[in-house]
Amino acid sequence: MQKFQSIKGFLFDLDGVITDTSIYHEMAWHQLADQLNIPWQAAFAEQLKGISREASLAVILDSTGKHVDYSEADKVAMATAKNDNYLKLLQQLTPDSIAPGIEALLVELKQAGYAIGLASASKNAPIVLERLGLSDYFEARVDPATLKNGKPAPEIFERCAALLGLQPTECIGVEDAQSGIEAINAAGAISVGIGSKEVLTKAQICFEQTQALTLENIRNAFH
Ligand code: B16
Ligand code: MG
Repeated sequence: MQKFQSIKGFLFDLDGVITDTSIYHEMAWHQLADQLNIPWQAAFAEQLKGISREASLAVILDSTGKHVDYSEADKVAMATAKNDNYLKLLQQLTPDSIAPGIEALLVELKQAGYAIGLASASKNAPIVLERLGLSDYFEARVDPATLKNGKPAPEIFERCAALLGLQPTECIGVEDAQSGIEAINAAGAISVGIGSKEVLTKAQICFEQTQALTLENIRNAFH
């Protein structure tokens, strides 16, 4: 692991790190699965974290084992229906929905002179940041529509570091999803997981809760 002193920037995932919208993603997909008469599986919750809307739909459709050849138009309609469900749920978001400790961390990072970027797979990220009142903290944001490969590929974290003018090895990535941790590791950045160590087995550093995400705790976790 590189030294903490070599770190110049932080690359943040959004859903499940900055705010608990991963719950809303799950609810919106669950609603769609019910509409399609596809049985909901508890394992979907973790599997769908961090992966794109299209990849998420493929996981749900493939779970039936029927391998029906849905037309592109059908798939677009399904993904749109899920997003409509999700956008309705997002109306509940306010600055009170910021995960505990996250705004304090962003303030701390800014004051200490770290670069801050957003590496979210979500095309709804601008709406979410706006509703939370956090847009101004992020000096760079990756547009997920421009990526060839989603998480677990390293591209989103490589791009985010580049937008900040940094090498991935000079950055810490913060993620709640297994796919995201793999992407950070593959990019060569330091991976900080938020969630259970049993789930985020590949995270180099892991905190159960966002409250623990302080600069001091992160520094102390380096070895
Ligand atoms: P959207 P993150 C990801 O955001 C979510 O974890 C994942 O569940 C979702 O499918 C993906 O964004 C795409 O979201 O449908 O809003 O474009 O965790 O990378 O911030
Ligand atoms: Mg996430």
